[in-house]
Amino acid sequence: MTAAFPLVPWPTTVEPGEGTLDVARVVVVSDHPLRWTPLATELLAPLGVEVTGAGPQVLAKRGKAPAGTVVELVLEPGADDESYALDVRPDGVTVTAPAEVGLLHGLRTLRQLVGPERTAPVVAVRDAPRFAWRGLTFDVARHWFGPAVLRRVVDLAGAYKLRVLHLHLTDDQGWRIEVPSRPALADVSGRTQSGGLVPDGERGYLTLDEYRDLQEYAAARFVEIVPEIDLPGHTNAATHACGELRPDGVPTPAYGGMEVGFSRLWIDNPATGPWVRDVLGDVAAATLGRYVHVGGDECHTLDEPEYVQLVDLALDAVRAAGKTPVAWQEAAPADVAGAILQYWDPRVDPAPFFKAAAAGARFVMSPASHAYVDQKPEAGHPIGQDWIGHDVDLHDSYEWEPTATIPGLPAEAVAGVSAALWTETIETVDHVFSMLLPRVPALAEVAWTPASSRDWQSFRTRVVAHARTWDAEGWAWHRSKDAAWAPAVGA
Ligand code: TNX
Repeated sequence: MTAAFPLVPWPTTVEPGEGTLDVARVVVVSDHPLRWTPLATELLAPLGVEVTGAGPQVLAKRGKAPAGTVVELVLEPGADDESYALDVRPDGVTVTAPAEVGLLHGLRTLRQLVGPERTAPVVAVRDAPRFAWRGLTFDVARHWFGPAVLRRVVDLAGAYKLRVLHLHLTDDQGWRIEVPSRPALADVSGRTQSGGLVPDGERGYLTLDEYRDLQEYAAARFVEIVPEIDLPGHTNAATHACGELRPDGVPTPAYGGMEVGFSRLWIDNPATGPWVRDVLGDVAAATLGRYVHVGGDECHTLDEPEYVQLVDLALDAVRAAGKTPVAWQEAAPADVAGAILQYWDPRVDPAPFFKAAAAGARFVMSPASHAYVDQKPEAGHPIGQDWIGHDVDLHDSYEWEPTATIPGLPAEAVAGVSAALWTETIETVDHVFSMLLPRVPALAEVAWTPASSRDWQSFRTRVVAHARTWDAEGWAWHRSKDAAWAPAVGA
């Protein structure tokens, strides 16, 4: 059954019916004006489906003979905006949901049912997600990837019903967002990246206009951008551009290497407080979403009291700017009430996490051994890192339980899951996609589907059918040894 229904993430219920529906030409209709219906074309056209009626103001054309199979979108009250019902009948399709995001999820599911003959099996799908925070962390600081690539990454995230694209915008190697109060950050450190300089002809950072456009592109697909300004470590790009952050006032040299943990801010430097508040204030003001991530990871040259003071400064600056702070797990000893902590490194004492949860922090799980898709998918893979000590293959990305990741943490303290792609060794758009695929679909299922409905053998069979869409989208992917892919054309 799973081969006929190659759905990822796997829905709550899938009730097969009899027969198939021709979807070579579809007409999208709705009683409500829906902003995103042009996406129906974007989603289905790569699969050869011709879509009509999907203007910005789709309305039911009752009485008129529709020029194709009718896909009706129906808004109907319900508890979870992300829930949806998808009914593929012999005579048409109905998607029902309480909100536009649920309707889009239903359409994304329909897309996964479209076979090579442009038919869809008759089926009734009922579905809703397990976790609200289903994310992808993408490092554009080590290697710069501009708006065009970022939009394609949004498309991939959306295709697997992820809701968060967390952009790691600053690190030792580069600074990727315009900051009006400190223009030198982007002007100077936008130029640099791992191994040297960004390519000629590229600016190396998002202007605020580009940042707004990207967020709007993402929001139209119900993906929220979470910007990260990594403090108080991973700050060499900041101290390279803004020498006043250093005790001696001298800018640090550009850094293109791989080592982490050496760079830092100083709490007793009078320039630090205003800089942190201005920079985070500017980024928060430019952010349409609810969150600003302040980093906090790997500050190996700071003692704990000073580290906590610096992180509190950053957390308070985000709150003062009206956003909810997010930080890496190391920030747990700071004042993280109401914040989101992103867990990544299992090699530590978990006691601060229990205190943080008791104080009202919630966790997004990105355990490196499962969710770090910068790790090599197999030994000897030409790109990627291997510091976690084993390859992170498709099975590793699939087979783990977010609520058991920090043993003893209350399940309510788990907000969700984020895959993470770090880009020290990732230089091209094909590198990006071949590390994301097929592992991000596995992680998306971990985030969406309850553990009781997840099944590795089923997943590894279902995911194979997706390669056709990845090829149609021009997304590079890795032929993981864990699934039985169709032979490569020409191979
Ligand atoms: C650890 S994850 C880091 C990153 C690196 C990554 C490489 C985290 C919070 N810090 O700075 O890019 O490992 O895998």
